[in-house]
Order: sequence, then C-alpha cells, then structure tokens
Amino acid sequence: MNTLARFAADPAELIRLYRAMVLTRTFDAKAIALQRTGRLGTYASSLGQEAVSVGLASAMHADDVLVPSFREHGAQLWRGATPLELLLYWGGDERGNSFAAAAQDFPDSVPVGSHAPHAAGVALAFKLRGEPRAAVCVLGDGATSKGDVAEALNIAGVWQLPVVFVINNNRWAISVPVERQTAAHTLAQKSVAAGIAGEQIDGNDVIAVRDIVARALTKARAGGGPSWIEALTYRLGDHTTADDASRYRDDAKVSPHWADEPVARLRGHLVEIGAWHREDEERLLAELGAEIDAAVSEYLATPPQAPSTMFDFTYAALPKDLAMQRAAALGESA
Ligand SMILES: Cc1ncc(C[n+]2csc(CCOP(=O)(O)OP(=O)(O)O)c2C)c(N)n1
Ligand SMILES: [Mg+2]
Repeated sequence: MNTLARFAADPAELIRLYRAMVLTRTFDAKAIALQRTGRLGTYASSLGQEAVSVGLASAMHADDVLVPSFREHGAQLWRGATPLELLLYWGGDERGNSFAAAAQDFPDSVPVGSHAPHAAGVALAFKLRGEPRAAVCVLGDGATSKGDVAEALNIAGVWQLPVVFVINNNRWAISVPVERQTAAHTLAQKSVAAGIAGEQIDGNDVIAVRDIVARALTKARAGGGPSWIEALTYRLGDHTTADDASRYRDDAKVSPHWADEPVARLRGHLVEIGAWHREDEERLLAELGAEIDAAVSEYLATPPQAPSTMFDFTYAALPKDLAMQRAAALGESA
C-alpha cells in the first residue's frame, strides 16, 4: 500500500497546486471567450482535467522534457510557458511555441499520437548520453488506439527508455466514447504486451497524479525504464471550440462528473484542513484574473508575423511551387 506522499502533508505545497489548477481554468475560460469573439483560433479546453496536467508537471524536474498533445495547458504553465506564449500559439502565431522557459519542451502535437515516437526518441537521447533525465509524453484515450503509440511503447520497453507515458483518459475522443474506442477493459493494460507495467490512477486527484508520476520519473532517471500511467478524468467541455458536444452526449451523462472535478475537490480538502478561506479564494481569483487579462492585452497588441514566415523555416531552398505561393502572398512576382 502506498503511504501518503510527503508534499501532501504540506498545505503550502497543496495551495501551490491549487493555484496552478485555478490559473489553468482561468486561462481556459478566457481563451474560449477570445475564440468566441473572433480573436483566437480553435482552442482545446482542459476543463475538468487540470489535475492531470498540473500533477504530472509538478512531478517533473526542470530538465525533463514534456512532450504533450494539445490539452495540457496546465502542465505548460507550470513549467514556465507564459499565458502570452500559449495565446500566441492558439492564435496561430508560431512564436508561441518558442518557450522562454523549458525551451526543450515540445510544442503541442495536434496530430493524435504522432508525438509518442518523438518522446521515445528524446528518451533514447538521454539514455545514450547517460543523462539522468526523462521524457513525459501525454496522450489521450483515443491516441492509445494509434499504431505510432504502440510502436513507441514497444521500443520504450525493448530499449528500457526513460519515458513516462501519461494517458489523459477523459473518456472521449471527440464524439467517440472510450467504450467504443477499445475492447480493452482498461487502457493501463495496453502496456503489458510491451513488457511495461501499466497503472490506472484517479486523474482528478492531483496528489495521486503527482505522486505516481514522480515515482515513475525517479525510476526512469535511475535507469529503471519506462512507465505507462492511465489517469482517469472526464472531459467536461466540448472537444474544442469547433465542436458542439450536445450533438452526441446529453447533460445527464456529463453532469454527474462535475461532482468529481479536481479543482473543487482540492479546494474542499484545503477548506477542511483550515488552510483555505473565502477571502483566500476571492484574492486568488482577482489575482489570476488580472494576470490573464494582462496577457490578453499583450497578445492583442502583438503585431502578427510577416506572411513570409509561413514559407521561410522549412526549406533551405524553396521548391518552385512554394516560391510562387510565397511571391503571390507577398504581392511580388516570382
Ligand atoms: C492523426 C490524427 N487523426 C485524427 C485527428 C483529428 N482528431 C483531433 S483530436 C481527436 C480525438 C483525440 O482523442 P483523445 O486522444 O482521446 O484526446 P482528447 O482530445 O480527448 O484529449 C481526433 C480524432 C488528428 N488531429 N490527428
Ligand atoms: Mg480523450
């Protein structure tokens, strides 16, 4: 039986986790409002899944590398990505992917699961160089059906790579519920065939996520090989702002999951141990609201990149068709 992790007995540390989850939720609400008013591109909300993101990031060392999909804003913010950088990215400006902090972290992988082999590659580099670092790859439940994920898992097992896969099982892959995604009883068991232990945890419990991911990372950095962790949570919002989930699931199905959502859950615990009061909550919401508003103002005041940047960073010498497109975009003759 696991004993309670030491950080869980420290109210200040729990408040740090709580603050990070509320920051994520505040960012999320603002990003959706910006998209709805035509000032941000399509955005993937992490509503209800903040404990997975914040839990795993708080378990990482600064020099570990995060290889995320597109819903881990909480992890990116914890690791020092700024709200401005995230807004730039979701607003279509690639400069947002050039994180000033955690500069080796990967950008969001919008292609589902294609980042899993990249994470294995990062881990292989650490292993070959003898560096005590690990990669953390975050995937959705749907991604676990992908061939590239199976390949990454296999090679991570064979080569005993320092990589921790965290499955953010929010029970949906757009409109496909997890029970139609796989006949496997759990997603955790998918690692067994690769010779990797799989573990299923409560992804709405930030303490559990941090504790289990921290153990997996310690093992990975010490040469103990990969881990595969299924974190059970629930997608309370639409898949993205381009989705209308009411077309395929009713409120009656979703609403019971609000009772387990991670922010209220940790707040309840903090209140219960006397570490959090109404004034603390009010102060925090005001502070984080101002922080996000300041980032939004800076984002809206950032001039877009020149159209030439769409063409300038992939090829040393542009192929002819792209050279023509570049010239047309810039109003020049090729
Ligand atoms: C390779 C690929 N196929 C299809 C899509 C379209 N798509 C975007 S998200 C998504 C579902 C992903 O579900 P899941 O892995 O559970 O992650 P979640 O969105 O729930 O976080 C799909 C099919 C894509 N982005 N990439
Ligand atoms: Mg999912």
